[in-house]
Amino acid sequence: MKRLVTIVVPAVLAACAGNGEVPQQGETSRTASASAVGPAESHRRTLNFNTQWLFAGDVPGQNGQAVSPQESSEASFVPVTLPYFRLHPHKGFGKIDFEVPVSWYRRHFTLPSDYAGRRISVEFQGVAKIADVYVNGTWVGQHKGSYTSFTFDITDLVHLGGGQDNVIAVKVDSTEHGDIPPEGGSVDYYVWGGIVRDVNLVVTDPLHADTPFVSTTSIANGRATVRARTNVRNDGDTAKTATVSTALVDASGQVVGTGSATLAVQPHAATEFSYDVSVASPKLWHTDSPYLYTARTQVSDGGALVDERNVRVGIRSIEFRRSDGKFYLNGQWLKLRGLDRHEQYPYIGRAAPNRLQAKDADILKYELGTNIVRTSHYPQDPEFLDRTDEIGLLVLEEIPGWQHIGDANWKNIAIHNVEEMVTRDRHHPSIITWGVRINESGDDHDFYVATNAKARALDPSRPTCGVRNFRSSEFLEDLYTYNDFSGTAQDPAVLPWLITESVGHTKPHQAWDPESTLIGTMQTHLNVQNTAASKANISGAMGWAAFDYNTTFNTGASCHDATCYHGVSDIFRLPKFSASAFSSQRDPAKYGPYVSIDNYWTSSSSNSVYVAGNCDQVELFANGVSKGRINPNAYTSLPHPFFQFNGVTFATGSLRADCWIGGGIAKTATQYTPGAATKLALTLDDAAIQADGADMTRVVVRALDAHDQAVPYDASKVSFAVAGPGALIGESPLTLEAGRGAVYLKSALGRTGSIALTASAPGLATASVSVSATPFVADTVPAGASAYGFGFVNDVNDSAQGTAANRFNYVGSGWRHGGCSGGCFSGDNSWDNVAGDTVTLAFRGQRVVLYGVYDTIHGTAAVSIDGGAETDVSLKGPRRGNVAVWTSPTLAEGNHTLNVRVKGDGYVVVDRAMVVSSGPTLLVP
Ligand SMILES: [Ca+2]
Ligand SMILES: [Ca+2]
Repeated sequence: MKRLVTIVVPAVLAACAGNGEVPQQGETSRTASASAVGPAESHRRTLNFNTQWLFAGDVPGQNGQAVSPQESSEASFVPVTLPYFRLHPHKGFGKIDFEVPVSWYRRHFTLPSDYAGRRISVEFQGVAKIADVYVNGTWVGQHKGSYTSFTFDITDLVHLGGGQDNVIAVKVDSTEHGDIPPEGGSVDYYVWGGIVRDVNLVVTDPLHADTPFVSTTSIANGRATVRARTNVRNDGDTAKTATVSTALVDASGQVVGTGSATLAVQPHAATEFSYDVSVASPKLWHTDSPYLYTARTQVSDGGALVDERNVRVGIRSIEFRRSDGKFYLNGQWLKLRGLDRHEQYPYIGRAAPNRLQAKDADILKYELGTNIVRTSHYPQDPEFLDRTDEIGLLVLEEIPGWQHIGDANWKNIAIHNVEEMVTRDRHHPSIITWGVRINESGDDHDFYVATNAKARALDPSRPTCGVRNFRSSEFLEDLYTYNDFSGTAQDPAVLPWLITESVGHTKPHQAWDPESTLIGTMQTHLNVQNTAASKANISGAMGWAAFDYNTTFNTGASCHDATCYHGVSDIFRLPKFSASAFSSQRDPAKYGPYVSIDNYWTSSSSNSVYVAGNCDQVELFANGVSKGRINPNAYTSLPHPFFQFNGVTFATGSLRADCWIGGGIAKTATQYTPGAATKLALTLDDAAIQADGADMTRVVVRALDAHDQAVPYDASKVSFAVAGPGALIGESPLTLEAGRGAVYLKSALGRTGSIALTASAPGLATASVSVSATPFVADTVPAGASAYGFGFVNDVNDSAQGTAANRFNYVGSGWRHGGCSGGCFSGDNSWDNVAGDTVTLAFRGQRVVLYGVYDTIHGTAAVSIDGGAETDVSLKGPRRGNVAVWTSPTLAEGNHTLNVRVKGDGYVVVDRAMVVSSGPTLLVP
C-alpha cells in the first residue's frame, strides 16, 4: 500500500536543492577544497595544491622540467587552476587533437622551515595517461594509468624555509597507450588527457598512517562491531613503538566507541594495526538514511600525537545471498535499480571540479531516483564517492578496461589497479562490490584469479564481481554481473546475479529524436526494470547509461559525432523520457512525489499516453476533459508502475496529470502542445562558486514557448555574454538540442563578486542569470617565484574559424584543415605552403601562445602582433605536434591581432592558440 500524508524532505535533499553546496566533513585529507587536517599537535597537514599552476602543450627543447623561472621555455606557459585540460566542443570533434605527444604542468612553491624532519608528499587524484613527476629538475617517478590516484614522496628534493623557490613539473603523456588499461583495443569512451583531478600536498611525521579502513563486522543484539585496520608507516631511520587509537564519533560529536593497539614499527617499514570497536545502539547507514560516523584515528609516538586521520564510516551490513539471489542491506532485501555513469562532461572532458562530481551523484539519486550507480568503466573521483556516502547512493566500482585484455605487463597494471582502487576507496560505505574484471572481456583464469585474490585480501568485507556480456563464464567472483541487452531481464544463469547494463547501446536515442523513438527506448527500459522487479532472484538491474557521453566510436545511429546517445539523460544531464522510468521509482514518503507526462501532445503523438509517477492514482485531463482517475496499470511489477491512458485523441491544447497520494493531489504535471519559442530561460545549479579558478556551475538554457515550456524540437543558436570575475565554458553560439542545452560558469582565482551571464538568440527574448564568486579559503601551498599574473586562459582551437574574436581567420588559397590521419599530427590542424597566405586571430587579452607542428618538411611563418614587425618562426625540425612555437611579449590588456604569414619554404601548420586575459571572457572550444 502506498500512502502519504506529509511529504518529508530529507535534510540532505533540502540542502542540495538550495545551492548544491557539498558538505565537507570527515576524511578531508583527500579533499582539495578542505583546510588543513588534524589538531594542532598532529604533524599532518593537507594543503590544496590546485592553484597557480602553469600549463603548456609540448615546449621547445622538451625541457618542461627545467627549474629556473627565468628559463625561456616557461614563457610558453599559461596560468591555470587544476583540474585542467583543453576544451572541446560537446560533440563532433576529432580524437587526435587530444593525443598531443606531451603537455607540461608546472607549479612554483615554497615551504616553511618548520617542515624540517617531516615527510612531504604530493597526492594526485588522477592524471591521464602517464605522469612523470619532477621536483627541482629531478625525476621523482612515473605513474601509468588514467583513473587511479598516486602519491610521491618528495621530501628529499625540496628546499625548506627562506622563501626558497621549488618547482614541481609534471609531464603528461596523453597519447594512446595500448600497454595500459583500458587501451590496447577499441575503447568505447574517451580516456582524455591532462591532470584531470585534484592535487594535494601532504605533510606528515615520518611515523604516519595511510587512510584507515573501518568496516562493519557484525550487527547483532543492538550492538555493532567495526574493525579498524590502519597501515602505519615508519619512514624514519629508527624503530618506533606506536600506539594507534580509533574513536568512533557520532554526528553530534559524542564518542560512541573506541579501540587501540600498540605495536612496533620497524624503520622504513609498515605495520597494520587492527582492532575492533564496539558500538551500542548503532545508527545504521542506509540508502534512505545514510548516517555517517567519523572514525578518528590517532597515531602516537610515545606520548606525542604525530598523526590523525578522520574517515567517515557507515555502519551497515551488505550481502548478495547465493541461496536466493537477493541483495540485503542491514538484513533487509533491497532491489537494486541503477544506471551507469561515465566521469566526463561536455567541453571539459574529465577535468571537472568537485562540485560537478558531487552534482552527478545528486542527479543520480534525487533526479533519476536510482539507488545504485556503476562507475563504468573505471575508478571515479574521490569527491564523487564522498557524495555517494553522504546521500546514500550505492556504488559498484570497477577497474579500468573495455573488452580488451593485454599482455602480461598490461595485466600486471590491471592487478595493480585493483590494489590502487581498493586501498583508496574501501572506507566508503556506499561501495558494495568491486568489479575486478575488464568490462565485457572473455575468461582468463589466471588473470582473474589474481584480481579476485587481490581484492579479497585487501578487503574481505565486500563481494567481488566482474562485468560480462555473456552468460556462461568461469565464475570466480562472488557476484555475477551481466550486461543484458536482450530488452528484458533474462533468468539468472547463476546466483547472485546483477544486471549491470541494459538498453542504451541497442536502443540509442537522441534528445531531439522523434517522440516514437524516445518512447520506444523508455518502454525498453521499463520492460527491463519491470521484468527484473518481477524476478526475486535477480538482485537488480542497471540501465546503460545515465548520461550521453563522448566516445572514440562511430557506429551510426548509436554513436556518432564523437558521442554515444545511450543515456536516459543527455550529455548536459537533462532528462529524456527514458529518465522517467527511473525518476518515478523513488519512495514519495522519503523523496517527495514525482509525476511526468511522457508525451509532447502534438498531432504526431501517440494516443496512448504514458504518465510516470510514484502516485497511488493518476487522473489525466486532455484539454480539460478528464480521462479518468486510474490505478497504475503498466509495468505493474515496478515499485511504482506507470499509468497508461489509451484512446486519448489529440487536439491542440494540454494534457494535465494529477498525482494522487493518500487521498489528495500531491503533484501535477502539465504538457501543452508546444508553441513557437518566444524567449530564453537560464537556470543555475548553484547560487555561489568559490573563486579558486576551477570551480564552476552548470547553467541550463532553454528555449521556452508562451507556456514557459521548453520547445522539444527547437534548435536555436544561443550566444552568450559574460560580465564580472568569471568565464563561460561552452559553445557560443550553442545550438540547442530538443530546445535545451547547458554551459558552465567558471570562477577566476582570487576574484570575487557577481558573474553575470546573458543569453540571446535571434527572435527570442534574452535571459540573464548571475552567480556569486565567493572567497576561496582553503589552505593552499604557498606560491613561489612567478612572474605571471593569473587571469583567464582562452584555449582557441584552429578549427574555430571566422572573423569574430577568438576565431582563426584564414586568407589565401593554400589552407587545408584536418582530414589527415595516421600519425601526421593533422587530424585537427590547419596547414599551408603558399607564400603570402595568412591566418589572423583577433583576441582580447595580454598574451598569446601559438601552437603548431614541427616536421622535417615544414617551413617558416612570419609572425606579428597588431601589424608590427614580423618575426620568422621556423617549424622545421623533428616531427612533433602541438608544440608552443611562438609566444607574444606581454601586451597591454585589450584587443589585439595575431598575424601569421606563410613564407612558402615549406608547410606552416597551426594547431591552436592560448590567450591569457584578465577580463571576463567566453572560453569557447
Ligand atoms: Ca576530485
Ligand atoms: Ca587543433
